[in-house]
Amino acid sequence: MKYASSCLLSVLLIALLINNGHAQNPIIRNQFSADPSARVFGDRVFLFPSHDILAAEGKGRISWFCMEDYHAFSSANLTEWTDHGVIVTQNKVPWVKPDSYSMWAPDCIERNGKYYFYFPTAAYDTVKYGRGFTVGVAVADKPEGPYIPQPEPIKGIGGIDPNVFIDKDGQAYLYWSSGNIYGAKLKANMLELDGEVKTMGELPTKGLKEGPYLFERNGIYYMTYPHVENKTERLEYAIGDNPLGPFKIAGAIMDESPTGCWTNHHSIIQFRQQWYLFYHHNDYSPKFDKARSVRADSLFFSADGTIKKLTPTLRGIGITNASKQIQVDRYSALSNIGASIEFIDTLDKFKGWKTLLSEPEAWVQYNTVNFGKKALKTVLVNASTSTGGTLEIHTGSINGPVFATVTIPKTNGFQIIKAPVATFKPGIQHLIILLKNKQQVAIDWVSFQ
Ligand code: FUB
Repeated sequence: MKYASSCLLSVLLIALLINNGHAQNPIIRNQFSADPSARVFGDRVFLFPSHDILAAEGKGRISWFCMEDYHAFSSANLTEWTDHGVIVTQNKVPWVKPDSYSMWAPDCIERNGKYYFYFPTAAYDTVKYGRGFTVGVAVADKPEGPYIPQPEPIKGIGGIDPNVFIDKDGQAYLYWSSGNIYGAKLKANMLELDGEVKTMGELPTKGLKEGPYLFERNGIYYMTYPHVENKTERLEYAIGDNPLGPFKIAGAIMDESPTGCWTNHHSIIQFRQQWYLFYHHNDYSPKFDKARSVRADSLFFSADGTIKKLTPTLRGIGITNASKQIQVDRYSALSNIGASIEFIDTLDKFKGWKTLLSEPEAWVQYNTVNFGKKALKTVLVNASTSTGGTLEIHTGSINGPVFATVTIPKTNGFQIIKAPVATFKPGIQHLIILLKNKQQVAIDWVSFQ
């Protein structure tokens, strides 16, 4: 009995740790997440974000950032993300003020088989460690931990948003921000600064800069950072020939959020020949921008090495398997009329979104679905409608073949409706769902068997 219940507990725990999310944006769907630092370790992408929670009486500062711990996540296919649970928490680090709720933007890197996790936060002893933020390190043998925090923060840093980089010659660098962006060499132990701290004075002098993220591509060093050029942060970059600059301002990577999320914070990686930008937006919390969620989109470079400006998408990255629940509300394109997206439950936004189709020929398009090679026979639509409705499912384009026609009767809330596949097309296809008549149908997800 004891064994059976412990087995059940393990199964439940594993189920909990598998973040039910897919690679549509936001990619982390079981909690708020921000300031994503993505890293390729082995054949997986690991993600080390901040973990926003909501402040309450006696817990953080109301209406401000509130963060008590960090989770690590990973994915082998950029589609399914595993939540490895808490890796560092404020009351288990000896020098951290245990009720500061200030575990801000972290970073992580591997060196000689050890993983070094850098995090900025407030110390309890302001005389010894200074007021405001400083940066600590926790070390692990595996990227998902367990991480052992060092007993003291790194000496010589007052600031936030640590970013770590190891150059091709093995020299490691640490960057951080405190109004300006600063950088210094790290000693081989990865735990101490080595030599003088350089101020990146060549970056914009007006408007807040923070969240430095340095990477190298084809001999160009890219210093990237959020900067308030106008009202809120936009992602910008500067380029140079050396990890500590000097850098030349090169342009914007992503414009300010059109919906006013004040912060943005990012990282850039190459995984299996494709470059990706990880960043954040307040998708699950449209009215409060201190509760953010990690997103990812593909990033492209021009032949001269400049970064092509990226327009954020909901579709995100990765190939979605047709047999999974495809959340078409994370669309690639929507018809101009009769199509909109709403939360399924405004009281529990983590339940996600639904697509509302309400005019004849209204449609939603979701790109890059892998239908595989073997003929799929059935389409499942999780839909809700008080009028009933007929949906046509196309692949390729809106004028592409009708994959299936789904007649949905009036439903009592969301119901899964099945219909046969008419014309199966194998391989990776765009998926389009079109409403045929003047009815109103809400779609949660579609899936194929
Ligand atoms: O997440 C808290 C702070 O907001 C980060 O440290 C900044 O980069 C900004 O994203």
